[in-house]
Amino acid sequence: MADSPMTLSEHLSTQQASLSTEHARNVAAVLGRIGRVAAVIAQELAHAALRDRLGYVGGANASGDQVKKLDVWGHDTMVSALRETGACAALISEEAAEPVEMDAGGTHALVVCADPVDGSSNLDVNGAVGTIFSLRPSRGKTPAGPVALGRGTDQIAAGYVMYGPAAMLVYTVGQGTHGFTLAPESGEFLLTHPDMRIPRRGKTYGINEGNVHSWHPGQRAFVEHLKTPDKAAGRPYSLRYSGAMVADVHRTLLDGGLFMYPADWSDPKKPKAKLRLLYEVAPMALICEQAGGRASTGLERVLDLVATEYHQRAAVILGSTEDVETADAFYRR
Ligand code: FDP
Repeated sequence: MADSPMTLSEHLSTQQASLSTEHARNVAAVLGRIGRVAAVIAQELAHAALRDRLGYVGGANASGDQVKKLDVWGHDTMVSALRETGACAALISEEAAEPVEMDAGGTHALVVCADPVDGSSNLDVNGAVGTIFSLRPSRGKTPAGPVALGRGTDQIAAGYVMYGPAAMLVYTVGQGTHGFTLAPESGEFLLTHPDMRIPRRGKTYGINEGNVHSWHPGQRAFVEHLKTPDKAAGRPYSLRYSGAMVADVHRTLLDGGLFMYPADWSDPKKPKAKLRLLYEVAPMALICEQAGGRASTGLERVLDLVATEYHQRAAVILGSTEDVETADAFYRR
């Protein structure tokens, strides 16, 4: 009989070589708990229409987005679960203007940045949505202060959960990117995609092309290039876009190619990005680089961006290394 696949908690202990340090125990506790929350969110999503959980609550969040009932529920569920770990100093969430502070202090407490339900415009059409998370160091008793900000390279761990036909959790602690599939009968995430490697080059690109008028000229020329037939070079690329970052990044990780959300350059003096750096762009960039891919804004490496505000936004072009390099070259022209 084949060996049964490793569970998320078993895998966490192999990744955290020695769980004897407080830091490693905290990381494993927080990631393990996020896995359990994800199983609960998957259940709730499956029942949302039956429990009158779809639709808006009324009002906007810290980023100005209209808030859905499941956004609020996802945030509250994440807060209580992380509080219980005793390892988390604060949660920076899309749904709260300020960090939600928790009890854990000390040098090894973690700050979690999360978008509990990302891609929420897909909720009411039964499309894929996700959870995105990132663990950052917290130092001292005011953990939610600027120490939780900083560079993308400061991230200790990052990952996402995709709620599709099956729920999948993908994470990294800086030792490769690993994917797990939820076994609904046990509520356990089981290792199905060890050491994911993104192809060096792909055949698809994902972008909201309706925004073409506001793109940087390099971005416009690059997408034009992707659409221009050249059999030997594998073009034209196919367009694939679901409108939920998690689903679009997941496809890109597995099949290669590009996921892009470039900034609005209508005013070149003040380019405006949409996606949030701490709990969308930076974690996905770490996941992508750890799978052998590349993540850039077109002008610089995403993981070198310094977060100075909790809900800061950033442009992103991520995916296959060669494809992202070509995008960067178009921006430099
Ligand atoms: P949503 O607004 O539905 O929450 O987080 C923002 C996000 O979804 C991403 O998941 C997604 O990639 C992007 O916005 C989609 O934006 P557009 O509708 O502008 O394409």
